Amino acid sequence: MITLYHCRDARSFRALWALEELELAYELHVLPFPPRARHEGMKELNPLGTIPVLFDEGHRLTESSAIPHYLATKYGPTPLAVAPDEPGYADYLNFLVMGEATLTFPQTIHLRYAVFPPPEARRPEIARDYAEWFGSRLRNAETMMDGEYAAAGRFTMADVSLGYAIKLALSIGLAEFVTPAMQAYFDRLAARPAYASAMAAQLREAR
Ligand SMILES: N[C@@H](CCC(=O)N[C@@H](CS)C(=O)NCC(=O)O)C(=O)O
Repeated sequence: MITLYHCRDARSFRALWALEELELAYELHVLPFPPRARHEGMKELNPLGTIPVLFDEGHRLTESSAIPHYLATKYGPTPLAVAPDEPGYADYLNFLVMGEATLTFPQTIHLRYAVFPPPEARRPEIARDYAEWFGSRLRNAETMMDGEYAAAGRFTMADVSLGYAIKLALSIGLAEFVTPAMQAYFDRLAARPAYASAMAAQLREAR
């Protein structure tokens, strides 16, 4: 049985959404945030102390953009992954990684200076700088998209990765950086039944 350790609305949502898209059976543990401080045994689950942590047949994955691709390629064939011999393969891989490495990264630095510390330790100037950096990166990403989805002219795991970055922006006060076109793109993704199932699953299991 696939087991996923997740915190509500955190990056591990990518893994949860992917599991739902693939209609795989899984066991979900929703941990309090931050898990490193609030979940005993977290370091044994993942030495990095972060979520997601996904276990599958003795393998452990801890990267939220790798997990959707891993699941799609392992449990496919499915149109949710793009194969190397398809024309959209390069865009697929690029957007899959971009969602986390390029877009979520500045958002989390923003959170680190704007939200997580106690008010007296916050650094609004730095936080704003990272928010704007995220915004310019998202606008640039938009110019690289060709059509309704990130790659291959269809919904894929690259959209799970990219879509989560927009979901996060909308939930942490960075909506001003989401252009109308990217908002419309996100609305398309969020209308998928698997997205709703993932949202419901994390609430069902939350403690
Ligand atoms: N690059 C990793 C980052 C994982 C990560 O930093 N996860 C955050 C949640 S969004 C976390 O667990 N933070 C808690 C901590 O660092 O203590 C990924 O994409 O999964």
